Amino acid sequence: MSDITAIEQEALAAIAAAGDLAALDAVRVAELGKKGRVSGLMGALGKMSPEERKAQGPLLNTLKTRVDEAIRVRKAALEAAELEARLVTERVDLTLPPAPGPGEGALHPVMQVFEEIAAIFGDMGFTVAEGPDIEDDWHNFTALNFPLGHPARETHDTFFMKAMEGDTPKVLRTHTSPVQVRTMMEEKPPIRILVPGRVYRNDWDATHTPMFHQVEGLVIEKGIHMGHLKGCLIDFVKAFFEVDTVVSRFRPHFFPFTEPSAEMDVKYSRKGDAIEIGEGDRWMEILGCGMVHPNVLRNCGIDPDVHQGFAFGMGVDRLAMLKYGMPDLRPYFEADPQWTRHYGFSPWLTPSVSGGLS
Ligand code: 2U9
Repeated sequence: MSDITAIEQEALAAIAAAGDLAALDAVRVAELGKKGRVSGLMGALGKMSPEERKAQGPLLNTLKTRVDEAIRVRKAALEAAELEARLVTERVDLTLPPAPGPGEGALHPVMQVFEEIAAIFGDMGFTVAEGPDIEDDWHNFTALNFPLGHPARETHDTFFMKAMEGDTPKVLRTHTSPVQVRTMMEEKPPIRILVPGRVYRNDWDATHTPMFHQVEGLVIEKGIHMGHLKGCLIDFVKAFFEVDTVVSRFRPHFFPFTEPSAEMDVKYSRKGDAIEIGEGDRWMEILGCGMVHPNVLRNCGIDPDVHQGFAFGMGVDRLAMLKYGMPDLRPYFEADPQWTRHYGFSPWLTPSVSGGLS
């Protein structure tokens, strides 16, 4: 076996045995470094006769290329293994809550109010249901008894998606009600759900944003009537505003999906800049509600002669403004950390009816 072959075998064995990048670099220096073995042989070419150089030159070049390539391949493998090991030890579990401390993030007031409302209705036996933001015309309008030509179906109120050829265009849901439709189609009564979510309407001014947050609720059981609706919503408002007395009225209204329909107003008073809900000399509208329209029940496969239900809906952004004294809706979506620190909530304190909402 020639010297060159022996050196190649030794070098390749040392490269394969290098357990980490430092060991591999030591092999590289020993073979290809300025004073390395292979470099030494290459340097000796200059002292050889032309014939010897002609014979040895290509062999040494091949040796250098092979050692070089073996180092490159081994380096790539060691780097990949090192990265893999780091990824395993440095894994971040994004589902963990943030660590408490000065850099702790804050829960946006809208999310806090979602949690508070869910805690109150959760206590009354409601479970949370969710559904897609992009809906079809049937779930968003038709099933809910919106007649063709209803103003809400117009493009100036609703964001329509570009339709696939031959299809009716999808919409960004204008309310969370399609989730109740989907639930009624899939589940049998009794149903008691709370539906929080983002909704979209083509509105943009000081009190409206094109995306806003709603919570709706639906109860379907035998023998449900307006009395259940009123008791449930009065209890909700007391718990939400954390007051013992709420003077309320249910003012007749119209929604295509409920009959009869009402808006719930509560009395309030002004104390300087602050608003106190419950008693006072003024009325404030808080939410909309009604008995589920028989057409809606039928559209969703429920016999209105057997089961009845009530439903309600409320705008969460406005409720958060009212409860936490935020005067302006615009900073809600500006992600200003100073605003979030001022109005935000600790992610560690989960609202509960018994332990306190806020
Ligand atoms: C089904 C049947 C009935 C949901 C309801 C309201 C009344 C309501 C508004 C409040 C302020 C929306 O955010 S807002 O603009 N909502 O007044 N929503 S009853 O009724 C339903 C929903 C689904 C199947």
